[in-house]
Amino acid sequence: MSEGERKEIAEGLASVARALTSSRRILLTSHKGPDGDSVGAALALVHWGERTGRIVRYVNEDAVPETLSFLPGFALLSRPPEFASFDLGVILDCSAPERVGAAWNLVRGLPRIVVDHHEGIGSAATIARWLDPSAASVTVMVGELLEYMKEPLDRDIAYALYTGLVTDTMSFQQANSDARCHRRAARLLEEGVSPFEVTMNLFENQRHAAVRLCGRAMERSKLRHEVCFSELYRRDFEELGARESDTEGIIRTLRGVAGIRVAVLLRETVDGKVKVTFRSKDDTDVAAVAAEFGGGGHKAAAGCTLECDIEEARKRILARLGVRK
Ligand SMILES: [Mn+2]
Repeated sequence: MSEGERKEIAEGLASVARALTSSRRILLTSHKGPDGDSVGAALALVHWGERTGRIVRYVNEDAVPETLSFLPGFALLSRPPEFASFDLGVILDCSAPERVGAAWNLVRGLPRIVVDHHEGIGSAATIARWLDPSAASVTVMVGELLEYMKEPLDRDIAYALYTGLVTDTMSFQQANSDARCHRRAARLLEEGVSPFEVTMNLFENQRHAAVRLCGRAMERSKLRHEVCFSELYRRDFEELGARESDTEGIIRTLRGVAGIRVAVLLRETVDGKVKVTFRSKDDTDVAAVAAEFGGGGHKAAAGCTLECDIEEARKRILARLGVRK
């Protein structure tokens, strides 16, 4: 990282902290399809708001995953926002209005700040922007932010932040799982987080339908030119009583295949589109691949949605990844 980039990141942190401390009624949002990282970051800020006498609410186009309901204070996330009286909008874990989706309408009229660790600079911020793609998770950043603001940690905040770290580093197994993130994790464990409780709730708490759906994806998977890919059809979901959230762990298993560059999972959505998830194990920048199809993410983990049938989607994606029949 260059000196200029380092300086920009430090200034981003300071300006975001200034905006938060000078606001009393704060509306948080994050990318649609909220995950453990964006929800963990939001919940930590909700707890901070409770402790400092602020009104902090969270909105998202999609429901917060039930798997996160073990988090202390989880119910605080679903309190309805009191409209029209917020003085700050905070966009977490993404930086572009398109990624926020329908909830954008609730924050668009507010002064807005962005805290994000993805590549790219979206246009969501108006008054302050803290972008740090070198951070393993946005919860790493929010942990640093609270420390910068000299706010004490507690067990509730620690659970929220730790869950984001585990989610975005794939249990500290991904390349982004650096010393900075482990240091942050250690600090959170000191507050009384049980790592067993977090990982059990995140990864060993699956519906049986999800395990069976994973079975279908594994059975159908193919290996071509160091790309392991599979797909799920609407009928799989219907026959097994499975839903989109049941697909979450599948890409991890596909990624486990020896010698592959990229793992890809395609699945048909209820509204007739095709969702695609990528993981890379070499230098392949799957965020760039996903971006070509209107999606985004990180270098090693990304996704996009295509508006075509699954055969066409498979053809286009595999062609882009250099897989020829
Ligand atoms: Mn994240």
